[in-house]
Amino acid sequence: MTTYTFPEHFLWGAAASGPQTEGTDYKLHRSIWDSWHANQPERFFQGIGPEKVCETLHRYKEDVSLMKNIGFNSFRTSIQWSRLIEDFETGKPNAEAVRFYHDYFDEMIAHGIEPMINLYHFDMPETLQNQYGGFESNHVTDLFALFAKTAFELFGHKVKYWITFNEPIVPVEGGYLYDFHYPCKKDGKLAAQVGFNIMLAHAKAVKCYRELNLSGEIGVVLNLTPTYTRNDSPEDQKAAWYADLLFNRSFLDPLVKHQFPKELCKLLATHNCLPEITQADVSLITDSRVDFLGVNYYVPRRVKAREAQYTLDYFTPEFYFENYIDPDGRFNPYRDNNEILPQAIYDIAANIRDNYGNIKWYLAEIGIAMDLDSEGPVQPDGIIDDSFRISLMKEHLVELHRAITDGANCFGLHHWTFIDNWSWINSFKRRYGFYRLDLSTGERQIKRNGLWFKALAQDNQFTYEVNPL
Ligand code: IFM
Repeated sequence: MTTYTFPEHFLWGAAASGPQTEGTDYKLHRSIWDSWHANQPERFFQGIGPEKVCETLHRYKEDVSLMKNIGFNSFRTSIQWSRLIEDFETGKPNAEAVRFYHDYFDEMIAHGIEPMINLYHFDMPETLQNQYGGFESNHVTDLFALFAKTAFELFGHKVKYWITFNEPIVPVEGGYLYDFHYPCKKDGKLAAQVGFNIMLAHAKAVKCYRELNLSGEIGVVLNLTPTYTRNDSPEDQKAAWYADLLFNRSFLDPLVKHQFPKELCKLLATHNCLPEITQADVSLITDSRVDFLGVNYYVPRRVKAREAQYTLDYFTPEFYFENYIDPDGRFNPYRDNNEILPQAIYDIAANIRDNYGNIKWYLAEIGIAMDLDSEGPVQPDGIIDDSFRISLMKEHLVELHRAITDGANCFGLHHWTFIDNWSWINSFKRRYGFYRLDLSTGERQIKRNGLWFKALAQDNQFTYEVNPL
């Protein structure tokens, strides 16, 4: 058995978000998720929307004690723009929402749990989407900065870790390329515009934060997916290079390396997809500095050179590659046969170390999806047996530990997620939590993985036998 010990003061906890947990009570405004679900419930698994979900708004005290019970020293959630702000054009907050977020964060702090607070988790206010096209519009980047300023002024003395955006590429993919987020458009040029404007909104929020001279740190959470190929042929290597450029470097280079990849600009120009920009806005983005990076990782990306002709009438990254399934891969039988590749954690860490100045980062989401049936019922000892997750988490942690030993500047790990939460159009199709949410009673029930995590967090280490045979 080998013992894997993590650096001192390592952050252990989980991540979630406002729209996926709070419920919609007392919101003055709707987000695009609230309105999209109201208008098209059939787009959501079993028609379930974001209204009730974990009811964090009412149960946050109970939930913070559940966090404490399984050893968290930190927790990420997000402030909902559509809850906190009463007047989007001025940034004036809503008093009731201010009270809720103060109480929620105070409760965490009182329990020794560091709140890590994100400002945007896919949840554009409905009015801003309808009136301006959300992040299609430059004006909305200013409104986002007003929202951020309000949040910093209200909570900046107690929240020490701020995050501007979670997975900023996902609203671009979902809303403008692949039809899984509102406004469900398919338009490569608009996608590039929204991507650029999100980075601009990020930079404006970071600028505000710096101007307020607060004592905490600010960062961004990116979903980084290393790309692997079918074989070593130059064609496949080139396909992987394109996938990496479009999905990873598109955000990572401007936000961490302070430069837009020239090849990306050239490529977008070829497809007539270059966004409308000003040099001043480009500089605002490339001049801005994050204190830390969050990285979300679930599955690797596998590609091969295109064999079939590209048939879509608008640009997507797949113009340059085809997705590929490794016949020798390992797959999660409970999640659409998603590939399992713990080594990707090491590869991400090495890339950040070698190509991105070894910026301080934490693993901001890692999780293993299972459906309710595969997790099974509550066992006679009162625990849900999701041991499948424990062995996989150990394998991923071995890779993270190896990366840290080899110099990765990683300061924590957050599991996705704390209590099973609502997940966009998938609703509750897949479960990820340390606690099960009983949708009919709201009861939270511990899973074995949660108890295993408690020991890991408390001991700051775990033991594992690699290849026991
Ligand atoms: O639920 C999502 C989350 O909002 C962002 N990262 C992936 C999770 C699981 O799909």
